[in-house]
Amino acid sequence: MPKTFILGHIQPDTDSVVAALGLEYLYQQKKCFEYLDPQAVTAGPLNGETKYLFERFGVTPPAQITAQDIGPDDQVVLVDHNEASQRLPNLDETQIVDIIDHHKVHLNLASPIYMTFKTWGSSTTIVFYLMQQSQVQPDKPLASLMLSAILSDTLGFKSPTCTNRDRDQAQELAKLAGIDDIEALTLDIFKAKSNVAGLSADQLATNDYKVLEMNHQKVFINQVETVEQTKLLEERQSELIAALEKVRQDMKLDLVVMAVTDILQVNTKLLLPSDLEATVAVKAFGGQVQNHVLDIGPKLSRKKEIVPALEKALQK
Ligand SMILES: [Mn+2]
Repeated sequence: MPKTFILGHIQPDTDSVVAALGLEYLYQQKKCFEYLDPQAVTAGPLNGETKYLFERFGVTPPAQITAQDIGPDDQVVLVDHNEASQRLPNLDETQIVDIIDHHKVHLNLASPIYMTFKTWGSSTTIVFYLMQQSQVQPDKPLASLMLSAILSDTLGFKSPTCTNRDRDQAQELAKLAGIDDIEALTLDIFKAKSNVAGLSADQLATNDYKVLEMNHQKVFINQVETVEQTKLLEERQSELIAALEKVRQDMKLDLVVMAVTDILQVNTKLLLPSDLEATVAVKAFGGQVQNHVLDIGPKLSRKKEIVPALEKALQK
């Protein structure tokens, strides 16, 4: 029996996992989508924040798969990503039938497929919109997770990627979830997000990364959202730089950048292992690199505030 795998990006975050689960729920309720045996799955292990949220709301997380688990007659729905570098390794792109995403598009597929792209703050906001269009209501645990995913991806509505649509949908979901104190939930998510003390330098360096092609260069940008920015950049700097250099070699990258974002203070500092990165970062953001670190000020969003500036700097 052919299946439909609903799949988020590698290095899954809460939004990609929960959006996939929401789509599974929607496709199961509404057979009109005609997806056979829809199953939310992940392309990698869950991070600490996502694990915490699934435990808190008593939901079994989606299983992790590899490309070998996808049969020749199965179909794939991508969520929260579109470009090849973020997909499950060795995924056959002719099996992709639908994409639901809020990132910039980098695609050139051989045949037409369904797509829903919105410039909203989380993929889960789009999934809830699709549910509303089909008059489908998530149950309480799913609504709780969906609210959490919006809060996680928009950093408690503080990210510049956040839109009024995200705020409104979050309020709706909070009602369905029976959650009154959104702020308290946000703080719990921040705590789970920033609990990086138990992670090795290798884990930290690849915690939440994207590899993007900019002007024929492979640029790796890892982001750590924490409340312990100074501690990470000072006490663990040399092991982090060593870990980033290893990533550069292993993944054959041109540039490796690590953004350490303080989500409470609203500030990002870039850790730049070599002069290669330092030159590009200063071109992009101005300022001066001190001891491998460039303070780029009150920025939170990789997608909206970091990637476009680096891209522009690399075009010069
Ligand atoms: Mn997302």
